[in-house]
Amino acid sequence: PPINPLRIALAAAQGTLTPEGPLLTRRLSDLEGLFADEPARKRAADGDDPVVYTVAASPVPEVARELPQSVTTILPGAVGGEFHMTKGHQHPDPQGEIYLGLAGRGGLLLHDGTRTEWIEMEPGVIGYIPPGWAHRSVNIGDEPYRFLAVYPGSAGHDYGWVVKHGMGRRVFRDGASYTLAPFSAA
Ligand code: M6P
Ligand code: ZN
Repeated sequence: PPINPLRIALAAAQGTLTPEGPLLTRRLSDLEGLFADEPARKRAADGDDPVVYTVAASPVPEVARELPQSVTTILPGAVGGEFHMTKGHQHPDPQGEIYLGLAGRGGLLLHDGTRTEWIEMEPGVIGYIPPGWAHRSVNIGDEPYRFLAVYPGSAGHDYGWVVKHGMGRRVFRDGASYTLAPFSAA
């Protein structure tokens, strides 16, 4: 059965949802094989293993017909010049999703197996992810990049698709800016 109506407070400057659901923390040790420079990632993971991003979920469950939300915070940094990013995933059940920029500067990389799109994100910008497009978020700034995600509870997360097909591009630091490079295997 559906859950009851909820009032959820979003603290954009802290990245918290109250009441809160599960909190997920992903470190460099969780991101094996995703950056072009895998030896650099492994060295850092074997060292102080920095946090790359956190995901604070609302209490709305990931089940059919519900509409869960989460706040992702990607800390600034790079691995071999490649900016910190999420693992990226495809929805096994193709359904749309929206992201709303809350803090910092980032980008939304989308890939459907053939085409690649890049949407620059900042506070107040909505990035729309159509059904069938895998998506990954990247922090292109020097402060935390944070966004709200809202997605159908039955969409699911397929991480293997991204490992198999890649994301079309990689995002590297380029002076004070960034450059989109062709995708290369790790
Ligand atoms: C957003 C949403 C979540 C996702 C999270 C981290 O908050 O898209 O569904 O889990 O980003 O991204 P990933 O699962 O690719 O690590
Ligand atoms: Zn998604």
